[in-house]
Amino acid sequence: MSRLFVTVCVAWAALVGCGPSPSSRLPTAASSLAPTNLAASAGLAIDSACVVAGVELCFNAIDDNCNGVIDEGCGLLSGPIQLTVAWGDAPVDLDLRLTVPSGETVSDETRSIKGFRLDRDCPAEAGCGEQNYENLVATDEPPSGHYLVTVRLADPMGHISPVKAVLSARIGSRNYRLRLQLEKVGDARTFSFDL
Ligand SMILES: [Ca+2]
Ligand SMILES: [Ca+2]
Repeated sequence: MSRLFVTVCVAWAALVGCGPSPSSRLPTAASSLAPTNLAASAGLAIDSACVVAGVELCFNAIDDNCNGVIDEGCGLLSGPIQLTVAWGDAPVDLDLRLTVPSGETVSDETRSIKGFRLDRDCPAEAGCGEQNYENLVATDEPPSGHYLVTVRLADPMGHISPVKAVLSARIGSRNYRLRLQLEKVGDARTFSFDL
C-alpha cells in the first residue's frame, strides 16, 4: 500500500474528518439484513469484533474507526453488501469473487450482474497504483439465499513468501473480518452466508 496515500488520507481526515461520504452511508433498508449460517474455510476465524484503531485508513479493508463502514472516504463504492480484500504491498494478483443465490458469479471476468458489481479489480489493465485491494458491492437490495465469497491467489507474480490478506464483509450493519494466508497459485479461501 502506498504509505504516501495513507498519510494523505490521515492528514485529510484530521482536517475534515473521515466520516462516510454520501455514497458510503448505509441504505436504511440494508441495516435490517441479518446473515445466518456464516461459514469459512477450515481454520479461518470469522471475527465480528471491532476495536477502534483511530481514523479510517484507506485500502486496508478494515473498519478502523468502527463506524460500520469499510474504508469510507476513500472512493470505494458501498452498498447493502460490501466485500473488500486488501493485501498490503505484496505485488501479486488476488481475485475476489461472489456467487449469488441465482448461481451467477461476479468476478474479474464478469464484473457486473444484476444488483452486484466488482467495483475494483487489481491488477486491472492500468495496474493497482500500489493500492492492492478489490471491492465488490451489492448495488440493490440483495435477494434471499446462499452467498459464497472466494478469494483466490491467481498469480504470485514472482512473490515467493505467503501472501497475507484481509477480507472484510459488511452485510447490512454487520461487519466480519477474516485474515487469510495464500501460498501458491490457485490457493483459495471461502466465506459463505445466507440471507
Ligand atoms: Ca469505517
Ligand atoms: Ca480502513
